[in-house]
Amino acid sequence: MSAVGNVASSARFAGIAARRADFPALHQEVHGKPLAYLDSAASAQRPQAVIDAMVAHERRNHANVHRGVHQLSQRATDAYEGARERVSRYINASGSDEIIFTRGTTESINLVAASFGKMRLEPGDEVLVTWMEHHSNIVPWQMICEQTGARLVAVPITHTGELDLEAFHRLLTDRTRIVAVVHVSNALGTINPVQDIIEAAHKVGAVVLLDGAQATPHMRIDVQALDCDFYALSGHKTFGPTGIGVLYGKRALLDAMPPYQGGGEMIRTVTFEKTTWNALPCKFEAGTQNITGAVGLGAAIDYLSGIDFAEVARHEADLLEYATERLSELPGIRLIGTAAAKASVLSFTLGDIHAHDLGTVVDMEGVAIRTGHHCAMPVMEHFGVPATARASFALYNDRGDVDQLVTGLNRAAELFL
Ligand code: 7TS
Repeated sequence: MSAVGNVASSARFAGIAARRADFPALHQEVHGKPLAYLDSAASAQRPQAVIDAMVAHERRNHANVHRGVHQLSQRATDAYEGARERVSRYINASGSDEIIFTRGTTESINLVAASFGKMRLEPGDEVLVTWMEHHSNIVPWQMICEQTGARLVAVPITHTGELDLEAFHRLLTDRTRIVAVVHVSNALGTINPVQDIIEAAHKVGAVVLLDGAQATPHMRIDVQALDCDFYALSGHKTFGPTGIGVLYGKRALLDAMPPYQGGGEMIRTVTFEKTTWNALPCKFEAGTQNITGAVGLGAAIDYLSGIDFAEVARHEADLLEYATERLSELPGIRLIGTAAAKASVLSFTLGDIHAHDLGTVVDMEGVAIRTGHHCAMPVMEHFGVPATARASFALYNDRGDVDQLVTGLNRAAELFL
């Protein structure tokens, strides 16, 4: 890239770079070097506004929700239900009763597999997933297929880490009941053509669950425009806290589904002879929920609502391009996942250096990356590697973080190659 190009792009992204100031964890040293946090795909950092909202709730408003007539319980209920409203508006659900709070994407998918899967699947039916799924979107389906006699079918991926669409259309048949697909791959960064997938699946009468864990930090989601049947997301990848996530489901489907867990709040009446279920969304929220987590997620949604995602997309595309260019200069580099439509995730191997060694050496340079199979073992199998190193960029990263990564990788090459 030319010097002029560099100047122009840094000026264009100055607004986003200023966002770094909102994230206190980014402003520290690790091993005597400024922290370059490139592991947001595992868990994103939280803006001060999220931390403040959670602390304020804990200090003054904590009580159980939906139960008490007292002031604190009412405040807690308002905060919890307010967070649900925010999520609902943010992803454009048709109402907040379509928003179920869960522990995260994993629990959201388990809920759909255990409840909808159990209700819908019979021997001979098929559940279609892909080779680029996180284990969280494979194992729950495998478990329910074993229980119901249905079959799990996986759509292959190409050498660039894109979905083999021709194979998808071939494997999608009138036996397919559920299509469960990752919106953005955590191991490859691939952004899947989910709109086309949903349209095709609906034509054969299948429902579609999108695993949105890696999509929500990078793009604004509109579940009605997508027309997906279920959408799963995690608070902690979306600049909110851990232990809270969301399952969006179309009301008609959620209404028809049996409860996932039994216990408090999910019932209307209980006798030893028969229990009746509460209305949505409570039917799926047994037991005391992660109230402070929901408050934090609500604050994260407020934070994201003030962000121009078109600007974020430009910024992250620039970072990805810059990082791809800089890493490609390193002898022995192999980029894993080179899809045309890609989020800012860069998986790679360097010579025969073990990914964990790479991670350890760059950590000494203050750089946080993820190493391993990224809970996507089929992806590793497809590319014939046991593990990769992965740098993932969020709206608060800049080119300096990439430069620091390259310094760390050069150091690893000196030591190991
Ligand atoms: N689906 C995808 C696509 C993911 O990336 C992850 C987590 C999950 C599901 C599970 O989310 P959870 O919040 O329920 O744990 N991915 C990663 C990762 O890439 N590195 O650490 C966790």
